[in-house]
Amino acid sequence: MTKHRILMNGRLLPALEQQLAQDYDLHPLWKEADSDAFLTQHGAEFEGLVTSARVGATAALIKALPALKVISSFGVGYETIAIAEAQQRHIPIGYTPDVLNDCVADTAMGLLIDVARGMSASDRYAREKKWLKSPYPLTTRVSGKRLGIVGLGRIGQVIARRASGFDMDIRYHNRKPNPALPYTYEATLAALANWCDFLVVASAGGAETKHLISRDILKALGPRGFLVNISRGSVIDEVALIEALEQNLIAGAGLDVYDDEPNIPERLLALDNAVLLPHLASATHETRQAMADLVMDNLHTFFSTGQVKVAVS
Ligand code: 8YV
Repeated sequence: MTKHRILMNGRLLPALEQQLAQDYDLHPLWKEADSDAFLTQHGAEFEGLVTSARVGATAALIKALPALKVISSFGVGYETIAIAEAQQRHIPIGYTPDVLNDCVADTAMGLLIDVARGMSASDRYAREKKWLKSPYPLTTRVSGKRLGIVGLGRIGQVIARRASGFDMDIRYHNRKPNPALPYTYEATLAALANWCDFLVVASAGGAETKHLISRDILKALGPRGFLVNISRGSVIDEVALIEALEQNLIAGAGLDVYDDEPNIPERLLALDNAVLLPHLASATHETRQAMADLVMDNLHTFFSTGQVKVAVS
């Protein structure tokens, strides 16, 4: 039986690339010096496109693949994929939600505790032998505090469960309240920011949420408030955040995501009241393998049933 021809946009986990190459006639687009010329000549050969949340797929790429039947993406975010272009052609988009909820929520809690208790900052302090001169300054308690979650979706709900174990009082803001959840809904983001000690951003990225966390929201969070972001850099006005951190308008920030990854602004790197992770929330062996398995599963299921297992709707 001839194998389905699949185009790979951007690099994936080595084990996933290997498995894709075993099961499909896989072509890595990133190996092409002139991808436009390649697509003009060979675009019509591909039935499948495999990509990631990071790299996505532009409308131009999807247009260049006239025989495309399915997209399978590694990641829960899909703001980098030209959804409208695919949906207009009834091309299902497989993606990998849920399997990463636990690790992303763990990272959110890690950032929250780190920034409040000064773990990374005090680690630097200890290594620089400053403890020999004086004890590390007092930090901020986490347990029992108020947690505001922006975007109480799949990941947000797991963060809320984790935070319950820290006896935190939890409220949230979404586009609309979810009556099935046992947490208090704040109708405005400003009210949530004003109420909470910790504001955790767990909403989706994309145009709809761009700069949701504005200068005014940071002001509402206030000089004793901490911000944590495990969603997308675009949700926060990064310039306003840097100014707020520099001027101590908020107490601190724990970030896993940025506007222009992998570039982190120098001004942010210079700040001791920010904990900066290199977008690693889902990056454990276990979770990345589960995401890779779902990428494969989505493709296999499509080629045997005509539908992906988990589709962007
Ligand atoms: C991935 C992510 O690391 O799933 C997502 O949307 O942001 C991360 O889990 C990464 O973006 C995969 O490309």
